[in-house]
Amino acid sequence: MSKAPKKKTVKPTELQNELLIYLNGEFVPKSEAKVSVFDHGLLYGDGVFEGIRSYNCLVFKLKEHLERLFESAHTIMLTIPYNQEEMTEIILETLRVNKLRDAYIRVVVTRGEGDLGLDPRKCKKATVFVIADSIVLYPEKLYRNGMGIITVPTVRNLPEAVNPQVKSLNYLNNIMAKIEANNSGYMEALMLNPQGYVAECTGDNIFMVKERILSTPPAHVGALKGITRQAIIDLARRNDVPVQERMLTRHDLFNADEMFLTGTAAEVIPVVSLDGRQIGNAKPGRVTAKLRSAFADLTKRDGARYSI
Ligand code: PXG
Repeated sequence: MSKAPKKKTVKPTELQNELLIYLNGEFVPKSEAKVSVFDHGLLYGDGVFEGIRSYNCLVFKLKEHLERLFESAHTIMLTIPYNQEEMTEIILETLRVNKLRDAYIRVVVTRGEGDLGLDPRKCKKATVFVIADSIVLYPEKLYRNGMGIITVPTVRNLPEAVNPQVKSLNYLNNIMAKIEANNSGYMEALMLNPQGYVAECTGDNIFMVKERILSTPPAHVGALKGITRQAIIDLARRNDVPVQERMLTRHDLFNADEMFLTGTAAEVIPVVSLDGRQIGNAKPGRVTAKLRSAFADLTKRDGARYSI
C-alpha cells in the first residue's frame, strides 16, 4: 500500500559519494535537492519538522517523532501527503539508500510552493523532504565536565501565539535566544516564559535534581514535549527516581543539586553552572550519570529496525 518512495533517479556511481535526499517522492543527490524560492517554508517558516536519531540501525522512538510531526501539522492545518506508515518507510529507505547505521535524520514538511502572499490556500501541495546525515555531537569534554548556560532576555513564545508544542519551521524565537547566549560566550540559553518561569533551552528540555527528586517544567509553561524528555521521565520512574513536572524558577535551578538538558542531538548533557551560579558541586551528578547511562542502554534496544 505504500506509495512512497516512488522512484530513484540516481545512478549507482552517485550512490557511493553523494548523500541522497528524499524529496517529494524521489531520491536525489544532495547537489540537486532544491526547493523553490516560492516555497512558504522558506518565505514564511510555514511548515513543521522533526529531528530524529538512529543508533546502530535502530531509529530511536520513530513512532513518537512521527506522532508529534502529524500533531504539529494538524495544528497548523497542514496536510502531510503520506500517512504515518508511509512516512516510516520513507525514513527507513532514506537511511538504507545512504547506508547509514548511525544518523541524524531531519524530516521537513512545508506548506509548499505558493505566491508571495501569506495565504496558505495558494499552496497546493506540501513539500516533503528527508535528510539523513552523519551526526555531529557536542564535544565529549562537555559530557564529562558539564556545561555552563545563561538565561537570556528573549522569552519563549506565548502558547497563545506560536505554541512551543508545535515543532514548526519558525525557529526565530529560539535563534534569537541562541544569539544572545553566543554573544555572552555560551553555547546554550535558558529561556523563561513571559511570566518568568523556566520553560526550556533553545533546542533542549531542562531537568533539575534536588534531594534525589527529578523535576522538569510541564509543557504548558511553554516547552516542547521533547521525546528525549519523555524517555528520561519514563527511565527515572523505572529506576526509582521520583519525578515531578512542576513550575520552576531560576531560584529553584540555582539551588539544585544537579541539572541537565535533554534533546535528540544533545541526548543527556550535564549543566554545572547557570548565570554564573555553580550548580551543586559543579560536577555532573550521580542521578544525571545514572540516567545518562540508562538512556544510552535504551538507544541500543528501542526503535524501528532497518538493515543496510
Ligand atoms: N526543545 C526545543 C525547542 C527543541 O527544538 C527539544 C526541546 C528536544 O526535543 P527532543 O524531542 O529532540 O528530545 C528540541 C529539539 C539542534 C536542534 O541543532 C535541536 C532540536 C531541534 C532542531 C535542531 O540542536 N531540538
